[in-house]
Amino acid sequence: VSNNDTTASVITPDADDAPSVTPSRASANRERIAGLLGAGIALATTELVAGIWARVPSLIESVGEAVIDLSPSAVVKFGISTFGTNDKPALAVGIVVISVVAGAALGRSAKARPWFAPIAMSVAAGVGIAAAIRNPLVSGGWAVIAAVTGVVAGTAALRYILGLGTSASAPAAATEDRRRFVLSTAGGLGVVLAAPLIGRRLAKRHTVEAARAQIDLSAIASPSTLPPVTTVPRGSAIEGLTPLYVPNDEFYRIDTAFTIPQVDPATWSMRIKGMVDNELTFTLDDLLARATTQADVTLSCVSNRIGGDLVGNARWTGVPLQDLLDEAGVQPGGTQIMSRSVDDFTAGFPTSLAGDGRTALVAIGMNGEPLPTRHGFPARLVVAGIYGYVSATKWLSEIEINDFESVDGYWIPRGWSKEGPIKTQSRIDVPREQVAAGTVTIAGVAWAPIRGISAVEVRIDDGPWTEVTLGPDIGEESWIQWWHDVELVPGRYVVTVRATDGTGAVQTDVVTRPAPNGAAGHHSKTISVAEV
Ligand SMILES: Nc1nc2c(c(=O)[nH]1)N[C@H]1C(S)=C(S)[C@@H](COP(=O)(O)O)O[C@H]1N2
Ligand SMILES: [Mo]
Repeated sequence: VSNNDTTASVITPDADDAPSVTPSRASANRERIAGLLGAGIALATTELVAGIWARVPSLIESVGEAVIDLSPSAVVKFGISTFGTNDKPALAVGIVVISVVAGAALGRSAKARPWFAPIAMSVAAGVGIAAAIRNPLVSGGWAVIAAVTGVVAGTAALRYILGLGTSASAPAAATEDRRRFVLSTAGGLGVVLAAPLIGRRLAKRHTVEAARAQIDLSAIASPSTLPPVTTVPRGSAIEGLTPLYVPNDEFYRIDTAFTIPQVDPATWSMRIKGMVDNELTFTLDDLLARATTQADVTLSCVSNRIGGDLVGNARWTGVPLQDLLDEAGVQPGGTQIMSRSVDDFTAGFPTSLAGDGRTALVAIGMNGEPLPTRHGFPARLVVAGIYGYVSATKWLSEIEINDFESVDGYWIPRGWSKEGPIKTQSRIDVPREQVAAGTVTIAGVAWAPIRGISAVEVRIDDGPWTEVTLGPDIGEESWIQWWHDVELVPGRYVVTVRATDGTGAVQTDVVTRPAPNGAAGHHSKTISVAEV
């Protein structure tokens, strides 16, 4: 190993007889490693204590939530579109990387200014606490406990590892010292990697999954008069075609929550307040006793791109919102139904929509099961025909009746339209890309809640629009499956789809981006048909 190999010089005995510059480089590297491990151990400990005690928040999560909250919406959308559903893990990795890099820099200053590292770590901890108490579910005292534990553990680790290098002067002692340094570093690294994993594992005990499993919807839901949950009545189902009802664990998820709120159904209640004659509070048992309405509704995200999959159809069980509002007595001027979640997301839509005949539910069930935690357990709103960002609040905590003109929900000041009717859309699911020549099945879904779909047409290259077969019609609030068989010889083709809604309006081919009120335009797909 050569002496000017700086990385190796940290750990190889050869460094013993190195010129004087190398030991100082080696010690600089030691300081960096000590700082990096100090920061890593600080973070790892906070994760561990957050796992051990349910009330102690994870500071990494808290900072992640605050970053999402404070970022311009364009950055959040970029994050979601770049990292997909991994956007939150990606953000967590980013936070950890920045922290340990900063820690490495801190390590360099630790010998000359021993007070500096603890102060800098405390400042970082303060940021964590500030981020944590933004979350209404977190109490500050517990965040402080996590932060202090982290700073103490991080400072101690930093001091210990740095202290290992100070006394050695004789070569033998230096070798022994190096050995201890390597061992401690490896041990520290082990803690940094293992503690968060253990913490995460332990944190799973705090989920409400067990309480959720106790809830039996089959007892309260009235026997359905709706058609059974099916895919396609067509000999064999078309492979790759989206099911009519998307299974809960495949249903798209969009929200601003860094970690899924764990809401204890035993203590949860929702309040109806604001411009009403009587403010009312409902527990989950109250809702279970009234939840006899089932409806099939397609939910869509306003940021769904043409051909995108931020859309899904499910059978929802719940209580008609209008029933609850009638009991509360909406006052004149109460023109907006604004729902709020336990983590302070808000969404608002005109009061008139809840009573215009469309499905508008306080939903507690999804496809025959209690709402999954990712989809809003114990209760959420489902309102047919409008995008999720103005209506579909998950982890519901209250419904406030207020003035539509003067109060805005979460996404409105971030550049999205005040009203969000879902645009008519259609999507090609199959074929995926490559198919064999002969009879080729083209299939997909089309939706225009609450207008319904009356026809779907496809076109190959610049050919004529051809009407296709529609799947089972489960109502105007849901999407519909469609399929079409066509004979194709080898080659490349562009397939395009368009839908006609229940009013006879044909889906526009004018392309608009998702912002501010939903994407429009036709979905096209290039398929390559190969020799058999
Ligand atoms: N509490 C909460 N509810 C929320 C959101 C959110 O960020 N927080 N996002 C909304 C948006 S933008 C959409 S598209 C739907 C998505 O619902 P899903 O995740 O069940 O598919 O939830 C809505 N409800
Ligand atoms: Mo959305």
